Amino acid sequence: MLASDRIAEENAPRLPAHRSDYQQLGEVLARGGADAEAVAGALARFSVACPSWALGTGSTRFGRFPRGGEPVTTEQKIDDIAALHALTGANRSVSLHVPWDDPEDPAALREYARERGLGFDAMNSNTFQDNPSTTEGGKISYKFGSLCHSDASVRKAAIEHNRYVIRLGEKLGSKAITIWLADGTSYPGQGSFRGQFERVLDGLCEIYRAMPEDWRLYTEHKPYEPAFYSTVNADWGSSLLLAQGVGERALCLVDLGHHLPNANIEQVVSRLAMAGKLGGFHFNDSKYGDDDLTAGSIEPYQLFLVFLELLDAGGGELPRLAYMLDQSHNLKDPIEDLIQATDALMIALAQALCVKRAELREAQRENDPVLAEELLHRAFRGDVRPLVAEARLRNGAAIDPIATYRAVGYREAKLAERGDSTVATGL
Ligand code: RM4
Ligand code: MN
Ligand code: MN
Repeated sequence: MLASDRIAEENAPRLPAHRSDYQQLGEVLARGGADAEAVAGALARFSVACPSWALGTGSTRFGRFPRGGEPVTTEQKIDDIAALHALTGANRSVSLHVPWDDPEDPAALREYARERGLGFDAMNSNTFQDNPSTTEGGKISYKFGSLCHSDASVRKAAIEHNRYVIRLGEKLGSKAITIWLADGTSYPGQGSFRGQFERVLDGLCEIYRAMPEDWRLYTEHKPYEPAFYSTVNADWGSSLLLAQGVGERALCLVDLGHHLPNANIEQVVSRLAMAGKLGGFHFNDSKYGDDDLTAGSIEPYQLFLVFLELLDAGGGELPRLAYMLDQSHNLKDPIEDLIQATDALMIALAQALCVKRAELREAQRENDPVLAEELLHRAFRGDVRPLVAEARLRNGAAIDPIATYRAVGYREAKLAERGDSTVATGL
């Protein structure tokens, strides 16, 4: 584990500069009517879950280049998330993907995580790959879909897998299941849009009935991949229809990479929130498709606008949704990528919190697009990093998490401990 005194030791020489930057920024913000203390407080409460498949090197269709020292057991993954959280102070929970992680003793795993200050967020089921334990040694296959399948025995296996994931999640203290389906078709005529949708809706209803009363079910849409002609839950409209058809505790989950090019994602967020059906987020960034790049690395302005809509949905506060990072780390050390992403989310949230929302409303009423945009730019173009560092400091985390991660030699230690040829489960 990354000791807190080791982090404090790294923070010590950075403290004087940080204090002065934070104070100066506080004065600048105060002149504009914003309260640095309030923003830092809100940032210190922010948390985004880390999925258990994020600690290994991701692959592309063309290859995978593991760097060694990757976690193999679920406990080792939790160790890495604990190290991440120690540095950022903002990754308080783990999201398991079953069967990539399928603990034999969930009660012991829950305790293991608790001892490291972590809880379990939404569970993720996987019916986009064949799973030997529910697909009876290859007799049942998800090649042509899972809940949408024309064969009832395949649908039954997929429902059973989701029930299994819910039962596992109950033992871990999770309160939700996220269902992303690869279901769809790759060729026109291959399946019926309507028939597939109705079967998915029926399947989700059955899974919903298997959930405890305090659980939520999230439907995650995605336009294409691996289905290349049609995907059953392709867009926010389909996701909304599914969530509305399933029940009150079925909500939509927005993955930032799951939209067709140029989609106005912040407007999607607003619409779903307006319908009372916004349930969660998967953060990442993309240039072309579901690239799963570091959050905020390509479209930071979009990320800021998304957070602004979230604050709108929460009446000025961040609504309590299932926030999770969903990235693929092909080139970077996964932990460094996760640190950068968490930092980017906190920066975007800080900027959004600095927007004078009452003045923005007034500019909108007055039909003054220039002033409205100026109000956004004033917040977006300011350097809010001292606020984020202050939030980390208040959580006992690192002023500069990347530099601290490198200085403590975490990866080197894991390479020595786990070896240079370990490969984590995932894609
Ligand atoms: C999908 C989607 C899901 C994730 C899988 C691995 O594209 O984003 O959320 O669980 O990838
Ligand atoms: Mn996702
Ligand atoms: Mn994705």
